[in-house]
Amino acid sequence: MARHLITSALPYINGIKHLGNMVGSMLPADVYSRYLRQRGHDVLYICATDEHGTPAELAAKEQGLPVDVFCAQAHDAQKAVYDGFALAFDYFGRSSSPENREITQHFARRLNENGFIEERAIRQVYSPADGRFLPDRYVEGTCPHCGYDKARGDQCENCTRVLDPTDLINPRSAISGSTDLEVRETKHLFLLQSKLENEVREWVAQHDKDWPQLASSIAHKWLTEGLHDRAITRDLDWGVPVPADTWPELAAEGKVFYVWFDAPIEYIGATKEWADQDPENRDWKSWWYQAEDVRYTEFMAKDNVPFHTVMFPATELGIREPWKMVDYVKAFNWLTYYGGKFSTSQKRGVFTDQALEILPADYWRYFLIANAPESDDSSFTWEHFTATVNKDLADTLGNFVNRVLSFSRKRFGDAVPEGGTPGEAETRLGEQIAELLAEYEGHMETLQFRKAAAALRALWSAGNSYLEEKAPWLEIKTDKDAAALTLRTAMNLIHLYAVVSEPLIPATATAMREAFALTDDTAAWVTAEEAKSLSSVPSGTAFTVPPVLFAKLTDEDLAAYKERFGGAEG
Ligand code: B3M
Ligand code: ZN
Repeated sequence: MARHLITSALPYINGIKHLGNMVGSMLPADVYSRYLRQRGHDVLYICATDEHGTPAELAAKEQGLPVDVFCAQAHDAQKAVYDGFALAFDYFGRSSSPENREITQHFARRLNENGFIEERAIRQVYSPADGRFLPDRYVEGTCPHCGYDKARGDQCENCTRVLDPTDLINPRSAISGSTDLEVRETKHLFLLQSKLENEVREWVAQHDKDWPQLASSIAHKWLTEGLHDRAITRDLDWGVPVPADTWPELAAEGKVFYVWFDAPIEYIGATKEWADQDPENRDWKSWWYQAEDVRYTEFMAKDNVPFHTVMFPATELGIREPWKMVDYVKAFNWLTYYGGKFSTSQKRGVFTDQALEILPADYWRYFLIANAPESDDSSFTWEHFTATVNKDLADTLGNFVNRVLSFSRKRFGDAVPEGGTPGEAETRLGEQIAELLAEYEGHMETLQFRKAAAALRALWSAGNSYLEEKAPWLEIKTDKDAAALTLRTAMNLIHLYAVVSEPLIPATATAMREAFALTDDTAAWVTAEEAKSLSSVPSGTAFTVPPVLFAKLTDEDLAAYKERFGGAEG
């Protein structure tokens, strides 16, 4: 069986992320990892904070903290939120780690030995008003390709094209807004991507066939434009230093690698951090080096796709060492807030820490996965969120669980009732459940998260339909055994839901599972046979009624959320 290596785009250290970031990288990666683990696969899910670069320097400055102190605090703050979201990383590292420094420097040396790095004098934007060279993303201006007027010097967010600051029309400093910009000469390392273009093209052609259309179309768009040589160093204090053994002059000048050079390498770096923290000294390298048995899946939002499908592959190809390259790129469109952008500066939208202040993680996890922006952008609105919570979580799942268990306890006591023989309705139900379960599994295997959530919801609905059809509250009046059979079957459904809902709603899944005092409840998944027979929870099993699983959200809640976060634009 293949081992599964899973990474999600590394959240930038600067600031708590909003729900759009969560649904486009970490959350689906977590759902997929959990699913594969439950199915018995060997999974390694790695993520980290992306800590280098100017935004970190500037944010630290703003808070009056040394940048390393700022990053340590910000890392812990992000990690706490991700714990709150129940993201089950195998390791959540830091790109500023010694491990990443070591591997990044190694990669740079290898690229150099192989003739893919060249030192070049370049003219760079200097801002006298800011007293510093302006790194790419701190030069803003109009995109020469699409005319978007807030394009950054590294990339146009609107058309996703990668840019150089000097490409921009009407450039200005993003720090001070100054348009008094000079160009000064300074030496930098260039990665000769043009020499690797054909290899990257071939590699993409061999791999993108089963990628989602979004990922492969962005890769192709980028390849069509051609791979240009890129500066991979910067004049910054904070970053992986250029190794002095190879480039003494640049090292003496204090040059560091560009954040996008070391960030993807941190996927590997964090894996080494994971091993270094572990007393058993796990063999981290087997996941990355000559790892033919590993299937590697990356999760990211669409703006990160060029770096993962073209640029990082170029780096990895140029190293001429057998490091693992990505097999499957799961890319996401944007989650919008009432059709507009989530905006940190304008405080529009919902941030992950605020989300957890309002409601437990499972509410968000389910909603976000059920509405993941896969084939298109999708819009977050409070109306849609509260309606989904009420309908799917509170009514279809939560109410079913409570109704069944409360009613059974009232009529039969604290154990799963005995009596009755499964008949035609139970056979039909079992077949339906097995079919829906297969559908759910199929969507999970192919990483179609919205469809997976829809199949899960259909599983929950099937329980409701069965209960309505059998109406145990009527059966009990004429035929106690019939009511017992219905309730026992429904309780088996609850247990099945507990097992298979875990990837999406882990805390609720645990609460449902713990309702039953099964002696040896180690079931990681449900087979088709078990789904058909619905008998893993035998009569006589003691149970408790869990507290309400999902609170119904009221009109007052809705109004309060809209008030706090800002609702529709117009
Ligand atoms: N830190 C995401 C971003 O800030 C970026 C991802 C790096 S993945 C190696 O857009
Ligand atoms: Zn553009």
